[in-house]
Amino acid sequence: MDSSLTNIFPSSSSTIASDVDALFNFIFYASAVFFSIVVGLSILFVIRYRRRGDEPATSQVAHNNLLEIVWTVIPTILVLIVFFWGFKDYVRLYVVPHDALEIKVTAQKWFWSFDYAEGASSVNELVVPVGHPIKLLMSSKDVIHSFAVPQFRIKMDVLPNRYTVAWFEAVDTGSYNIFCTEYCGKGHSEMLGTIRVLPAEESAAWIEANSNMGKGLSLEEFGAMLYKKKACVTCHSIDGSKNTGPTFKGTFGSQEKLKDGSSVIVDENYIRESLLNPKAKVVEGYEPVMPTYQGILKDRQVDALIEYIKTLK
Ligand code: HEC
Ligand SMILES: [Cu+2]
Repeated sequence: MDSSLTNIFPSSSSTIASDVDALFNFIFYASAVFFSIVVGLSILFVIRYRRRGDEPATSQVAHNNLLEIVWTVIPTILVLIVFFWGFKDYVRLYVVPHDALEIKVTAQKWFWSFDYAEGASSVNELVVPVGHPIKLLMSSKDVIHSFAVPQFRIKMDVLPNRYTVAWFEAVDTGSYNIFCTEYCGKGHSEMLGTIRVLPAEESAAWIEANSNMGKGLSLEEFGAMLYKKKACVTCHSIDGSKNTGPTFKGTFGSQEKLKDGSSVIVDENYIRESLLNPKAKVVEGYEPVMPTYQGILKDRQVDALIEYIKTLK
């Protein structure tokens, strides 16, 4: 599908993308043609049949059966074409192929987490094999989000207390952007992710490497990796600068003032609580927007993050 109009779109990188574009193009060009005819004739008639000088006005025409049939039948046919074509594509978009690989997607303010059948998990980065249908089983931990991948032409709302499903099959390896397209609060515009489409063996290797919980790494190295992979980096700096959340630099062992006026020493238990139940103690000067990592971080990962934060003096 390479008509001139599709050049203004992101690349068509899934099996259904070109079908979606074809229907869009049909509607767009049909509208353009009929718009030109209707507006063109209106302008022509206004000029041609305008009242000149003292001529009597042209007579009123109240009925013309042929004209009325034509302007009823042609639009009806067009609407039916768009309906059946659209319905066919709709069914393809929403019926997931049997052999699809299932991945659980969890949205929360303001990042995406992905859980693979093999026990691997990742945040803001979805790794899938090329040329294989992928089923996304999605839910939200807080408000309504929406999972959109323009290059795959898919978009589906992600709701709390209810599962929604989307699927795609990527036709090319590469990186594709994930956007949240439902306004979900202050960090909405940063709720970005990437789908990395790899050859089948490479994606299998990535999933295996990700399910081994940092085997071969020290706790501190594993923690440094999680700091980036689990999206802490979007809200916490390690260089002392203030972001959505407090910096991790020099935080361990320091005394932190809380919103309720009390204060607390930052130790292992406090960090653990901050991760699993962040609203229990809110640091003064910050909004309570830290997401809970309950169910996302396993014990060894919590240990690793604590070790890592300790090293940031
Ligand atoms: C969406 C932004 C956001 C993300 C993502 C986030 N945090 Fe936070 N975090 C905050 C905010 C805001 C606070 C301060 C308010 C509070 O205490 O709840 C905070 C507080 C904390 C505290 C207490 C800090 C202190 O100085 O007392 C720790 C520890 C912490 N976060 C660790 C983490 C870790 C580790 C991750 C990644 C696994 C993470 N956070 C991800 C926003 C975030
Ligand atoms: Cu969102």
